Amino acid sequence: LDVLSAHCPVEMVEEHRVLDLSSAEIEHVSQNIIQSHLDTCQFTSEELTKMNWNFHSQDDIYSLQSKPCEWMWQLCAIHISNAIQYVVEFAKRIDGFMDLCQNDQIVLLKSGCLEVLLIRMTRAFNPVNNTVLFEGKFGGMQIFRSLGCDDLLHAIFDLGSALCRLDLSDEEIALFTAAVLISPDRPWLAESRKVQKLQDRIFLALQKELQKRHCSEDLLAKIISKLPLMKTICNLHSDKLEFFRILHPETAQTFPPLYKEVFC
Ligand code: MHQ
Repeated sequence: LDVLSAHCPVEMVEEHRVLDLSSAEIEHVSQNIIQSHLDTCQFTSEELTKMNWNFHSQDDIYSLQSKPCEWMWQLCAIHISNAIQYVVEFAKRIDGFMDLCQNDQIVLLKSGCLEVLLIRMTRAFNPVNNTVLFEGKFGGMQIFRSLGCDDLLHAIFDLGSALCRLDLSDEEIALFTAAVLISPDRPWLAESRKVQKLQDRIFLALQKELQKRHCSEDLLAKIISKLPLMKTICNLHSDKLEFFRILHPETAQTFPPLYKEVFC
């Protein structure tokens, strides 16, 4: 992930081909994206189910809550930055992504990686007791108290439980995150038509995957209905970060480079 620098001319000649993909082609798109997800999702479903029994103790919770705000921000920035690296790797493995110009690769990753993380969070979220995986153990919203971002955390946890209620499979999460990442409506894209074509293929693959279930149309609508809350969370995160940087510029300086590049 490099700084926004590459310049690339907009495609002058565009072929107007209808989406006439064969089932075999859609199947290929699905397989590529599902495999890319499984290879880059950081924790397998089995690992996550095992860890589900491992909670932060009351002492862990007190200890996290008594840390200075700057310390907790730094820790979260490190974890988020680490998780973003996996999202970058996911994107790179999606057929067609590396054929986009460098500008567009960067635009898509910068604008979409937090949304992808939020969807990926469903896998590491326990809706029974509203806990999320953090530092190898599950903990509730209160472990993040020292961040001083209660409204942001509330929104994140609300989204977590709402997405968990949809009970998405790894296959569905793979295709959904790919479709969110490869969005033609992101500002500053040079070749949005090319991105549009990629996304169309992914949506066809997602629809086909959802057809394996009952009431698939309904589910697609439900998935899409979570996008506005995700946007709200991204904006809240930006606001909180901006405020934090004013209060603690020295700490913000030492955030991981990838976190700074994506959000600062
Ligand atoms: C990924 C693994 C993963 C890694 C990091 C920055 C701020 C003010 C608040 C996890 C956010 C606090 C994140 C670390 C908190 C909600 C963040 C901090 C799936 C997502 C997951 C579990 C992240 C979820 C959100 C966490 C806990 O594969």
